[in-house]
Amino acid sequence: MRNIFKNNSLLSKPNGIKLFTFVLIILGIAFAAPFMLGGSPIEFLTAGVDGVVEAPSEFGLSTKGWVNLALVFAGVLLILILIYLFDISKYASKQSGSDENTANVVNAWLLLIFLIVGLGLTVWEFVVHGPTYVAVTSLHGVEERSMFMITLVLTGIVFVITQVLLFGYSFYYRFNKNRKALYYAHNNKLEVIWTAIPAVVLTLLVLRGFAAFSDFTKAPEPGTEQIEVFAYQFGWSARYAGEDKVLGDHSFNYISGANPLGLAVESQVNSMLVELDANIEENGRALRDLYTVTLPSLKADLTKLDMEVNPKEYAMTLKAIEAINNGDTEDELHADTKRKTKQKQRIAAIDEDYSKEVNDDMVTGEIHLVKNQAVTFKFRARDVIHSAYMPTQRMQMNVVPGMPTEFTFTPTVSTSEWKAENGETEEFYMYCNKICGAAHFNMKIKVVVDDTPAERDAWLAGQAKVNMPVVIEPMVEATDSTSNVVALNN
Ligand SMILES: [Cu+2]
Repeated sequence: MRNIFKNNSLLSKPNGIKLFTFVLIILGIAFAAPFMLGGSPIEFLTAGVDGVVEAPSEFGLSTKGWVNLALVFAGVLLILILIYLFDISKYASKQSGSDENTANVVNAWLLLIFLIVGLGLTVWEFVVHGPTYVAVTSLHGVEERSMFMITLVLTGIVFVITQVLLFGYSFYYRFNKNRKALYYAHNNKLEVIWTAIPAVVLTLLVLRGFAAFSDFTKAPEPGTEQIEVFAYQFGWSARYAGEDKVLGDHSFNYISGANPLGLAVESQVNSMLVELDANIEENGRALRDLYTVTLPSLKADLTKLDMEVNPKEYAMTLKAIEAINNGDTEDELHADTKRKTKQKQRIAAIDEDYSKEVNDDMVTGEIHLVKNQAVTFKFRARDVIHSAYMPTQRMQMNVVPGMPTEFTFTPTVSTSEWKAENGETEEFYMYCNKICGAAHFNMKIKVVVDDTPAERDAWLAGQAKVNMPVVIEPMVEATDSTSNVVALNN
């Protein structure tokens, strides 16, 4: 460290001190500002998100103090790096290569600092989030955790060794005028060792993983309970079969505001067909009157409107007139009629028997499971790709529009046991684990694992059947940025 201060006159030069003071002031303002505005830096950064929907408690920053400290530390580090870079560039321009040693020494120390800080943060991450990962609350989860831990330990050892060698050597062998480099180009024995060992280890890991995956996803035992899990932007609903133990038919063609899951309920589908006919007829009428009635009446409205008094209404009327004049409105009406006619044809093509199976199904806003009882989730999505994720149950499956998926597992820890161990506020949830749009982060459904079948049946008895009115959140109007989001793995 002494070397830096000997060669780098940052702290002794008047200019250096001026710069240092200036940077300190900027740093002070940057960190004081959020506090002065009524929050810590981390609250300030997440304020926009918090404003929309309150983040679930399990995402709460209980380690806020540490996060702030880490942010301050990272900020100071960044500023120091900038100071050094500034000073180095000054040297380079002034002395043009005569003292290139300074840059080497500074870089060597920065690399060492990076190694120590990086490994420190890695350890911190394990200490803070490690315990939440260790918990397993399903049968197959034990095997999954075992595989994960073995992979983690093996790759962890390799990670520490390679990082220490990489950054440690960079520091230890920093430029030294009196040292001569050894020319060492190739060693076959080393090449074979560091190719063969990873190849064998990875093969063993992959083979075990493949066997485990085949076991996790094998066909369920006959008679395993099936629960439909339906994903939409931005929420979930579940459907339970009634006394007949059969989930009734569905089709995306039946989806409407009153029938969000598109269930094969005859009355719903019929009223939808009536509505489609009414819409098509309405479009025909609008097309017929577009240039003879609608356009002249809009133009008459415009002359009566005062741009100063009603600027919004004036602009809207003007826009509507333009849309008719340039043919947009006509095109839209034709396209809508075509879409609705197609939907009618698709519905007619379905050989729907409207068996009464669907009538005793129950659509619920919570999922109740029974401890030690296998269950198959049948997944469906309405809009974009979602992913159903239950962390401690080690359950995750993509939920894809038009492509049914499923996952069978057995929960082994009930909610009451989980609460007794982790606190009364702890719950199980199924989260969405694919970035599916603006409110993706809050897309979850509570999962209750009951201790006995009787408890679950008591809850189920209180749920409404589908042929009764069901209250479901209205479809969220997707904005341009979210409607076409391609779901990302995360
Ligand atoms: Cu989602």
